[in-house]
This record gives sequence, structure tokens and C-alpha cells, in this order.
Amino acid sequence: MTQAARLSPEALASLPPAVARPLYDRDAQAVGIVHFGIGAFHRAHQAWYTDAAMNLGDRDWAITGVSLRSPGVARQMNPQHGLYALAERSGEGTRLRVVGSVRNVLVASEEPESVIAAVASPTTRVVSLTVTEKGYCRGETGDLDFELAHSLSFYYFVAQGLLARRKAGLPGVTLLPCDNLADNGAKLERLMRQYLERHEPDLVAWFEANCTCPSTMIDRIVPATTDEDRAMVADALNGLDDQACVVTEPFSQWVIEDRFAGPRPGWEAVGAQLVHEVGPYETAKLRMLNGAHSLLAYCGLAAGHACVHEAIADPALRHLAIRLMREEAAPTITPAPGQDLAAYADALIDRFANPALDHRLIQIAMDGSQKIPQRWLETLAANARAGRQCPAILAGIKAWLHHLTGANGPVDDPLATRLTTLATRHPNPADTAKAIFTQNGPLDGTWLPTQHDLNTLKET
Ligand code: CS2
Repeated sequence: MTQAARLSPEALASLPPAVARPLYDRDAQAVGIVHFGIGAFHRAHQAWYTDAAMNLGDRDWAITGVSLRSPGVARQMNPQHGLYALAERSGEGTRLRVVGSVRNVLVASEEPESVIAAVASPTTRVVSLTVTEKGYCRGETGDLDFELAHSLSFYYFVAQGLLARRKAGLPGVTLLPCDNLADNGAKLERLMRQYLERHEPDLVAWFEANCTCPSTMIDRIVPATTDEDRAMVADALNGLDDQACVVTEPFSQWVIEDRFAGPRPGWEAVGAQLVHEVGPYETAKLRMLNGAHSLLAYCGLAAGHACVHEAIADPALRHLAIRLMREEAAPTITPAPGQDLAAYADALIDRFANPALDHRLIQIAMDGSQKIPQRWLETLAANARAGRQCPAILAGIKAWLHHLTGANGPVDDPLATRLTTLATRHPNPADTAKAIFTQNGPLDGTWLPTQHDLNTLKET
């Protein structure tokens, strides 16, 4: 059998007319952005916004993607010169666009000097990150865990790149975190400073004077791409093989604190919101969307479902998700002007119900210890201060504790060993909760269960 040809710049002209494609001269664009963590989310979100901005005439914002360890994405994208198709899917059908903003992908473990050179390049003005919650290498106190941040973390490459920029008399960069952490800009700034204080103390003042870390709220549901997705895209591309394609929903949102160290793409012309204060959007998104997602993941798996759209069609789980969003999360959020949290909850239910996305619950269940604090514990703590109970989140916690016993297969979490040991040692979820959320426990700090909470967890 002959191998299908790969998607390539040469193939663009002969794609079916319904497939949108880059409207700019890709080769003529300088690299303006270096992005750490070029997974499916980045390709469906920031790279897509940047491509749209260049389609409107913005220039020189090509992206060099960096994978810290795995060569997988580089092997998918480099043979295609960075091109990939983005499929927006819903009950109404599929829309396809070939995105052209990614120039190349570097694998940091294989070519560290090229990564440093990319950060240090005069045309680079933005260094963005989607490294997942655990990629920030935070210890239990929220400070930088120097051991974790030591080998092959983005901190090293950014620090070396900034050193070279200072030496060459170049301006600083904007460090843009694109991960689901509360107050992600301030957190990144603090952690980066801690790294520099330890490893490059002479650079701290320069970093503070020349770089900024705006906070962002990023939102788009992006299931891991499957072989079926790749086959569907190949069909739509006249049989071309696209190893880097991504499948996502039509919706997307990006709210960015307008605090850049230098030039940036005109993302606001293509739907991003540049605002003074990201907090209300970020808090609503983390506590409502992501909070309900994690609830559906753990409770849905326990009920035998595989995907989000199946879990949300289950009346009991739908009721729990609505309760979490409307009655537990929303009352803890001070909305931004014009932000309607009840309408937001309704829109989220519709997005979860998208029948054309197979968003697997097990994908969301991953890394619970890194996600639960900003998704559930802050809501629990705020409600506790107001004397309110949170039965929906407690149902989620109970299902997470069950997940930690290995009920849904091996636990994928950086704290898996500690958590699974505690979960299997205590037969009763209330005792496991006490051990996990207590002082010096693995999730100490944000929320301490009351006796009433423990009784709720104990009930079957
Ligand atoms: C999900 C998120 O995997 C998860 O934990 O909750 O990735 C979610 O799909 C995105 O944040 C949506 O913007």
C-alpha cells in the first residue's frame, strides 16, 4: 500500500474550496512568538487566533513551538512545515481551516541551544506557555520546587534566553501563561523570579524592569485527537494525511490582561478580549466550567460513562453540574461588568452536550491534585465562610477519592503514589478526605472539611 501524501505548503492550492487556508505569505513572516507546550490546546487556541490575526493583515507573528521532552509533536508538524487542519465540530456539522501560524517545532531535550536562541531572537516579543498545571513545578506551599524546576523545565530555557537578550542589548519579552491556574500571570511572575533569584540573581532586576507576565483566561474544549479524527480530516483534505490536526468546538474565548512588555499580535481584532482585570473571567471559568468538568469526570466515570456529552445527558449528573455552577460556584464570584453568570452556566451546559465531540472523561480526570484547588477547593472555602453547604462539590470529592482507589484504572497524577496510598489505606472516604486535606496533607491549605462535610462524605 502506498503511503498517503502529507499536508504540505505545496498541497494548499489544491485543497477543496470549503477548506479555509492562510491568506498571508507564510515564508515571509518572522517568528514573533515562542510557545512552550505545543499540544492540541495551543493549536486550537492561541495559534488559531494568531493565524486569524495574520489573515487580517498582522505580520511577523509566526510561532516557534517547543516541546520540552517528547518528540511526538515535532514529528507530526515539521514534515508538514507546521501546517495543520483545525476542525470545528458541532451537531450542525464540521468546518475546516488549515492554520499556518506555526513555523516549526523544537524538542528542547534534543536541541536545547536552538530553544535558547529562539527566545533570544530579536524578532521574538512574546514567550507563551501551555505546560499544564503541573508544568509550573510548584511545591505544596505554591513556591517553586527547585528540584522539579531543575531539569528540562521552561524556566531554564527562558532564563538562558533572557540572559542572551540582556547581553545583546535587546528588549525584554512578554511571558504569557495559557494554563488553567488562578491568577496565572502573577503566579508565573513570582515563580520565574524565584527561579532567577536562585540561578541567575543578576538577572532579577532586568527581568522585573523589562518583562511582564499578563494573566489570561483561555477557553476552548479540545479533546485529544484520535485516529478517527485523523481519518475524518484526511477525507476532507482529498486524502492528504495530516498528523497534526486538531478537533474542537466552534466556541472559543481568550481574555488577556493588557499589560505587554512590547508589541503583540492584534488578537483583539479576531475575538480576544484585552482587559484591565482578568480575575472575574478567570474565576468564573475555573470554578464553573472547569469545576463542572471535573465533577462530570469523576462522577461520570463512577456512573459508567466515557464522554462529557454522555455524562451531561444523565439527569442526575446534569442536576449536580447545574447545582455546582449556579448555587455553589456563582455566589462566590464577583462578575465583571456585563458578565451574566446564569447565562454563562446555561451556555456551558450546551457546550458540554456537543454530540460531535468525544471529550473523554478520563482525559479530564488526569492530574486531579493540580486542578482541584482552583476548581473546587476555593469554592468550598468561600461557601464555608458564608455558612453555605456544597453538596455537589462534595459528591465530586467523594467520586475523586473513589477514583484514587484505582476504580477507573491507574491514577495519572504527579502525586499519584501519595494519594493512592492514602485512598487505599482508609476504607472510608471521610477518613481519606481528612488525611488529604488536613494540615501537611497533600492538598493542605485551601479548604479544611468540617464535621458536616465529613458526615456527607461518609454517607453512601
Ligand atoms: C478540562 C479543560 O481537561 C480538563 O481538565 O477541564 O481542559 C477544559 O476542557 C478547558 O479548560 C476548556 O477551556
